[in-house]
Amino acid sequence: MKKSFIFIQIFALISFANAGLAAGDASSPDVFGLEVGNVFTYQETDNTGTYTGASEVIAIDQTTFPMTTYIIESRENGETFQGWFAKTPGELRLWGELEVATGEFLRFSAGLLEAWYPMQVGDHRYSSATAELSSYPGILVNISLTVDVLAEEPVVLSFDTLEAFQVRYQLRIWGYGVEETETFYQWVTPYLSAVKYQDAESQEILTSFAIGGGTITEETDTDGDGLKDYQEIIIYNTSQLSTDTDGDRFSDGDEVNIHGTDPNDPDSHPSIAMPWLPLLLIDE
Ligand SMILES: [Ca+2]
Ligand SMILES: [Ca+2]
Ligand SMILES: [Ca+2]
Repeated sequence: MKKSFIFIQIFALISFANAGLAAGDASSPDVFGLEVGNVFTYQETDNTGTYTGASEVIAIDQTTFPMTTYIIESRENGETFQGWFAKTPGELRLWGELEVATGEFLRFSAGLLEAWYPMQVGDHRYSSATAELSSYPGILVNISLTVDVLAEEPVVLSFDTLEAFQVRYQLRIWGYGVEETETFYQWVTPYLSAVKYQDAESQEILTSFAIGGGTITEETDTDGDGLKDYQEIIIYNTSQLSTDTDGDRFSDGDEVNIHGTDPNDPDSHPSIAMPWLPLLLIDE
């Protein structure tokens, strides 16, 4: 069994599979709001150079497994991998099958926990399954994923700097003469999910995205108030569909970018200059 080969392919998919998790209903951010058409592109750097890759939610699959799964395809360096992901309340699991090479599948007996929300520093999760490689039918190995949330810190992306949770993944495959453990890291932010990935050999940084079925990108400002949709959703908790979320007559963009007042608090706004007021007070 080409165990190291399997590892490499699993990493290639897992690395940004989570980035496919994006909110469909932007008014209530849901990190598990998978939608067909969500695309995340990233830049990968390793000791051989810099490459671009992409992960895309390509289909909803309701027939392969006894549950609804979302097929996420990752394209990197001319290769394509697919994985099936299932949502259960509060969490998301890599489920059932993982295409580790063209026509070669790793089949899990259960889903491996990939992500959950809300996430907090100090969280620790473990999941395991048995797995069979399609070219070696009947031979089962054990596979487990241990996940720890280590810290929360800013991550510099190509289009912004976002607060993200640093998450450590320890993937172990053992049995049938195999015993291997690999460690890698992701930086996860709600709504966009994995914005950075790092292992011993490479690093990937999110460079662009199209979510909500492709309607929201890193550039869109639907309500035209000067704040990007993703900034309103992730950073400011304001509505990307209303120019003045708190109704105090100052736009969200003006409150944040110019005045530094709270766009969610109608009592927080710039003081209004009223040069005519003294005229009213003059008692003729
Ligand atoms: Ca806006
Ligand atoms: Ca306002
Ligand atoms: Ca306000």
